[in-house]
Amino acid sequence: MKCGFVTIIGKTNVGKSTFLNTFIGKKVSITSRKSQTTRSNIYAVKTTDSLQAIFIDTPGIHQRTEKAINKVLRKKPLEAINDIDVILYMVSGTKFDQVDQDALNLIKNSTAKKILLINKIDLVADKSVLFEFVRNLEEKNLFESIIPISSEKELGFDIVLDELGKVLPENDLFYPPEGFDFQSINFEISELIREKVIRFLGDELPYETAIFLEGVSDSKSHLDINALIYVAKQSQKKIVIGADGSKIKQIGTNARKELENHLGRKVNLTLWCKVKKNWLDNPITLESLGIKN
Ligand SMILES: Nc1nc2c(ncn2[C@@H]2O[C@H](COP(=O)(O)OP(=O)(O)OP(=O)(O)O)[C@@H](O)[C@H]2O)c(=O)[nH]1
Ligand SMILES: [Mg+2]
Repeated sequence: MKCGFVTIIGKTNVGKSTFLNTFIGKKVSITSRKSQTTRSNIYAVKTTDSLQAIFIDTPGIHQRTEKAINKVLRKKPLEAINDIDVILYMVSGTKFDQVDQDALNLIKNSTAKKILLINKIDLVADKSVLFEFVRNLEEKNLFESIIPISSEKELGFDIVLDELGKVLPENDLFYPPEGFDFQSINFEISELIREKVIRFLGDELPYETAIFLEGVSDSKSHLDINALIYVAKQSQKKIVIGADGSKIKQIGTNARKELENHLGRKVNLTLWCKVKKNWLDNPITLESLGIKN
């Protein structure tokens, strides 16, 4: 068997979490079209007849540096390349800029095998541009292979699997073939709620929200979940609640449906919004939210 650890790294919004979910066939990492969706290193395992890959999805690389949360999130991909067998570096379409180049400089000296995934090729109309892009990146002499994929349309996945089979080391299985739940149920619950908050809010606000799970209690017929949506300012609370509570109701209904689907049982979800001033810059609040080094 081939078995080892595979870290997915790339700029925010390139589709790392979407790739992980579709590649392993299970939703383990929340996704959205907004930037900085993933805030923790998320583990998930895929086992086939010939290999086992333990994936680590990481927060996207970005240029924000001003707040404590940014400093914590910037370290996550770097934590996830220690003692790793393979790095999947992901870009979106034929976009490659200085942030990508800086990231490649950081991973260059890692002993891990590096594979470049060009995601969202369903959006690249002119395939000759893609061809040229691959040729330019080949000149960097950094990657074992460069694979165009579409995480949404599941294109190129067989090639990714083949290449992982080539570069992963020979090992016995680390985890049972039927799978392994790395993240706690409470973490999954707060992430699924956060996904709905991000998806149903406008563009800048999602980055300034967090979910604090106040309580999860089991009554025979259903699960009672109480959660707080933290925002950083009073004006943001108004937006989250919406006219006559319509926005928070929409978020709650969608989150409850997804939670019921995910947990396979009835859920009673109570959501409140609370202003937690400057939480993005407060190390103690960040730690209480599980966002820590
Ligand atoms: N068209 C298209 N869209 C995609 C593809 N893969 C991902 N997306 C979209 O890209 C957006 C970002 O996806 P995510 O998976 O959340 O991106 P990410 O890289 O994990 O982002 P961060 O967690 O912020 O670093 C979502 O709206 C996805 O639906 C793809 O192959 N094709
Ligand atoms: Mg992500």
